[in-house]
Amino acid sequence: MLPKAFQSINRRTLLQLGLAGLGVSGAALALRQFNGQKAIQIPALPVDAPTITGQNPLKVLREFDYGTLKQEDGKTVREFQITAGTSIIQLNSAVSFVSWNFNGRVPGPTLRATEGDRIRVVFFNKGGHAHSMHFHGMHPAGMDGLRPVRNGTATVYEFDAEPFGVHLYHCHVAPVTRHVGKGLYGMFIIDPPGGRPPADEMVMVMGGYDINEDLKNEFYAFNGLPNYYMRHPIPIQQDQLIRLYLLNMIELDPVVTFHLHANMFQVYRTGRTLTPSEETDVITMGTTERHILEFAYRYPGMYMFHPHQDYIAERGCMGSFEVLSKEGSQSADHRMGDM
Ligand SMILES: [Cu+2]
Repeated sequence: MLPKAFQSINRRTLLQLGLAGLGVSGAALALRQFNGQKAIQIPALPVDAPTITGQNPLKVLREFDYGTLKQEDGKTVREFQITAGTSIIQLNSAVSFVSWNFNGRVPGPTLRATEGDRIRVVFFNKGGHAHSMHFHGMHPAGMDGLRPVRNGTATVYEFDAEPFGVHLYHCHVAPVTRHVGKGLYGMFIIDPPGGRPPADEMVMVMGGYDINEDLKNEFYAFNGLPNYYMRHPIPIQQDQLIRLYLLNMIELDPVVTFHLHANMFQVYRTGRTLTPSEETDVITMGTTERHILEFAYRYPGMYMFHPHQDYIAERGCMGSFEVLSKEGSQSADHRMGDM
């Protein structure tokens, strides 16, 4: 049986509720995404998870920016507004870091489109230095984002979203190591035309911080804040498919791995396939490599994830999933045929 609040609402409202799930008290679950019969259950986020310098990594995890949708000459256009700026990130209780970032967050917003959409990115630079936006994926040379955009000016990048997969964007102004290391990067997902099967979808971007400019990273993080998901584990449902969009943006370390405890995952390399290319529990990723990983947890409990370069994990790139038992959750097997 659905909680009463969910009984007579349409899918759009449901999507919004899912995103607004933070504020739902009493309902154990916020519901999002369904294919007519099977609902994906997004556990409500713990209300005590702190926001640090405006970011709540538990929200960032499942936040997608689909842009503003427009129809122009029979084509779907997605327009995104991105502003480069600076803000301070508290890396731990003693260390703060002046980040350079897109839309006030590290990583920048997860931009999302469907293959074939027209992408239009209106880019404002208020960052105090020249910056740019260079996208991975296929596009004409003029849209490659190498030209520095001076502070206080704007530009527009426009190209078709192709090919489907997991991509990224980052500032390409020299020295790129510094501009990326300061936080100017984000994920860019292009969905295949038919989409992917329903899952609890989330984004993780691994980043490093060189706080004393010695060309070594002193801190690392998933989604911007060191150790956040260790202190505030990510709640997920037992036996439910998790689709993790994973990107390595760590500069200065040539390679990291991603390891998931007590499980195996299916790998869709660069998100370029609809069927997995391998199954493993540790995958090696150079800088800007990204994949889709899919898995489900059979047993409730707490499970870590981290690079198996353990010094990187121990400096903040570490987190946990809290797998909630099916029995403990309400409406686990309900069907949503009336919606
Ligand atoms: Cu830059």
